[in-house]
Amino acid sequence: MNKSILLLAVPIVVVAAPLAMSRNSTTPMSEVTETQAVTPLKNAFKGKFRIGAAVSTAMLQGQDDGSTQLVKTHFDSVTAENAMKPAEIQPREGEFTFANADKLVEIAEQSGGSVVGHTLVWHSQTPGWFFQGKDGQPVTREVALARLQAHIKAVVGRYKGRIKEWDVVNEAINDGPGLLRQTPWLKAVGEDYLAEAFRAAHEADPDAILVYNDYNIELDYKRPKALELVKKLLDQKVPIHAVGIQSHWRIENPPLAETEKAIQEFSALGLKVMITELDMGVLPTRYQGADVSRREAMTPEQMAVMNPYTKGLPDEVAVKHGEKLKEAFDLFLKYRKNIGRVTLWGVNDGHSWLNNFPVRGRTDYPLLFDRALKPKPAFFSIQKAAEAVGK
Ligand code: 9MR
Repeated sequence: MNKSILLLAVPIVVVAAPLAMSRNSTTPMSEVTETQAVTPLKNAFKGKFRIGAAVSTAMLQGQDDGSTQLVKTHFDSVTAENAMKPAEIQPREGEFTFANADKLVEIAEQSGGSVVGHTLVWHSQTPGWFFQGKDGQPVTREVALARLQAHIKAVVGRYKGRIKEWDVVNEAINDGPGLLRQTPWLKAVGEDYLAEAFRAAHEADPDAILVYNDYNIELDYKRPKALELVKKLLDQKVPIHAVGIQSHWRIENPPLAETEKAIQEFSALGLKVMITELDMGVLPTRYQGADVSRREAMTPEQMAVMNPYTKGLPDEVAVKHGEKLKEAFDLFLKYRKNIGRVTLWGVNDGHSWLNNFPVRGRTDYPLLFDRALKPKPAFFSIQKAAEAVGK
C-alpha cells in the first residue's frame, strides 16, 4: 500500500501542507510553512450537507483500494460513476448485473455513508434493446414504457430503503432550441417519459428522494428551460424532490453568480438542490458543458497548447484551483439549508473523466486528491471553508 494512504487512514495526522515543498510558489510564507491536519472531510461538513464522491468501477472491483480508502475516510455520500447506468446494470433484457452496485452499497454502509443511485433514465449508456423488437424494428410506445417501468422497478426495488436518493432522469434538456433533447426515450415513449420515470421510481420506493440531474442548468441559457421542465412536472404532481446541478466547471469561469440564481430559483419551487458531479478542470477548453458525444481532435501543435501540465501542476495553478473551489463551497455553504449534498466527480485526478474530455489523452487536475492520492490545496481550502461556518 502507498505510504500516503496509510497516513490518511489514521484519523488525525498532521502533515506539511503540499505547498511547503514548493520553491516557486506565489503563496505567502505564512501559508507555506503552515501545517494542516488531514482530518476526515466529512466531519467538517457534518450538519451542513453531505459531501460525496463518484466511485469508479475499478474501485468497486478492488483495483484501486487507495482511492476506496479515501472515500471511506472523507466522504459520506457515494455515487457510482458508471456501474449503475442502464448498460451496466441491465445489458440485456431481464439480465441484471448488480455485483458492482452491491459493492457500492456495502462500501457506504461500512463507512456510515449513503448511496446515490445514478442513473435510471439517460440517452447515453443505455442499450438499444430497450427500444427495439427482435425484428430490429422500433417497439411501440407501450412496450418501451413497460421496459422503462420494469427497469426502474427492478433496480430501485432491489435497493429499497438502502439507496435513499436516485438521479432518476439525466440530461433530458436540449442545449439547442426546444425544451427536450431528442433522445431514444423521447422518440419511443413521448414527452411523458420523464413523468412516468419519476412515478415508477416513487412507486418502487416511496421514501426515496428523486432527482432530475443535468449539466449547465445553472447557466442563463439553460436555467429557464430547467425551471420550465420542473414546474411542469410539479404541476402534474409528479414526485420530484430535487434538482441536480452537475457543475462540471473550469477554474477560468466557475459560473457562481448564475449558480446562486439557480439555487434560489429551484429552492423557491420547494425543491432541494444537489451539486451532483462537481469538478474544476484546469486545462484550456473551447467547450463548456458535459455532452458526452462531444469530442475534439487536436493536431500535435494544438495539443502542446491545450495540454500544458503533463509534467505536473504548477503551484500557482494548484493554489488558484483551491481558491476557485473555495469560492464555490462558500456559495454552497451560504445556501446549506437548500443544498442536500455536494458530490465531487471522482476521487483522484488520475481517474477523472476530464483527462479524456472533450479532448482525449490530456492531463487534468480537477479533484481534491492528486495522482499519488495526496490531498491538494483544494482539499484544505474547502475543509477550512466548512469549518469556518456554524451549523
Ligand atoms: O465519468 C463518466 C465517464 O467515466 C463515462 O465514460 C461517461 C460515459 O458517458 O460518463 C461519465 O459520467 C457522466 C455522468 O454519468 C453524467 N453527466 C456527465 C458525466 C461526465 O461525462
